[in-house]
Amino acid sequence: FGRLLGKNVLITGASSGIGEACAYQFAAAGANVILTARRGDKLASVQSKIQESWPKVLVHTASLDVRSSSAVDSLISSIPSPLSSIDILVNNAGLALGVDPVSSLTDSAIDQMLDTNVKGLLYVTRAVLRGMKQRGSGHIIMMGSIAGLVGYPGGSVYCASKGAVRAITEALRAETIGVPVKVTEIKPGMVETEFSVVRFGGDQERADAVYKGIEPMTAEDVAETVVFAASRHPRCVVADVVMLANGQASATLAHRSE
Ligand code: NDP
Ligand code: 8X3
Repeated sequence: FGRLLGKNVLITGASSGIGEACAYQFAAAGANVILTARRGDKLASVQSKIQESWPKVLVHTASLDVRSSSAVDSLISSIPSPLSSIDILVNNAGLALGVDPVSSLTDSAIDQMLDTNVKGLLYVTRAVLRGMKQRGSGHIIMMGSIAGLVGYPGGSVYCASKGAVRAITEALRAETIGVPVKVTEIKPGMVETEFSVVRFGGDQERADAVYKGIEPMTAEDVAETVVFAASRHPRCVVADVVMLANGQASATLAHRSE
């Protein structure tokens, strides 16, 4: 992955799961990383691990809630040189909350999913694009989901948010062909991270049940694909990738052993 050496990569949601795994794999490939999420203590431990294993890599961490457009703008404008020119953005921060049917959705669940997964992703993309346009290059990688391809019971808002990520990806790619900025969407299926624990409000038993009888993908599996997409030749764009657990056919169909 020599192409990633010395590149500056901004990852949202780098405090756990797929974002954290991306941080290690980009660092291993010699890229500098700017790591953001709300939990600063978790980011500090990711930073220490990177500094221990890849001491030459530059790491900048910043607590950031992507739901605040002003916080996003000030973070992007305060990244210290030489990390301030972002070559690759991994728009990964996101979450699902509950599996409530539409009739019992709470305002706060609707707002938090849409504000994080859709509006937050737009705020970060907009802020980073300014520099990419000035420099005439860049790569934006969106963490979509197979949930964006088809709605399932209890997934209305989450599926809508990932459907929006798909639409934003397509529009952005069409808008930035002249820069040119590369735009990639990765749509994973079942990945075991903190995702289900967060979805079920900390209920570990319900979270574990999601992965019962099937081997889910790991965060590292998805990070490998992110790094693969990010490290292609400048003439080539990995535009769209669907990743499934082996034994899974869609968000609602998986083969499970007894
Ligand atoms: P995790 O829960 O492990 O990670 C989610 C990350 O998002 C955390 O780092 C969290 O950090 C961050 N985050 C959540 N809300 C905010 C916010 N308001 N501002 C900033 N950061 C935020 O789950 P995953 O790694 O699985 O999820 C990463 C992405 O992958 C999400 O977009 C998810 O929708 C997507 N995805 C996940 C799949 C799965 O099965 N796991 C499948 C398909 C897609 P913090 O809490 O510190 O803010
Ligand atoms: C997460 C995958 O199938 O739980 O994006 O919606 S699913």
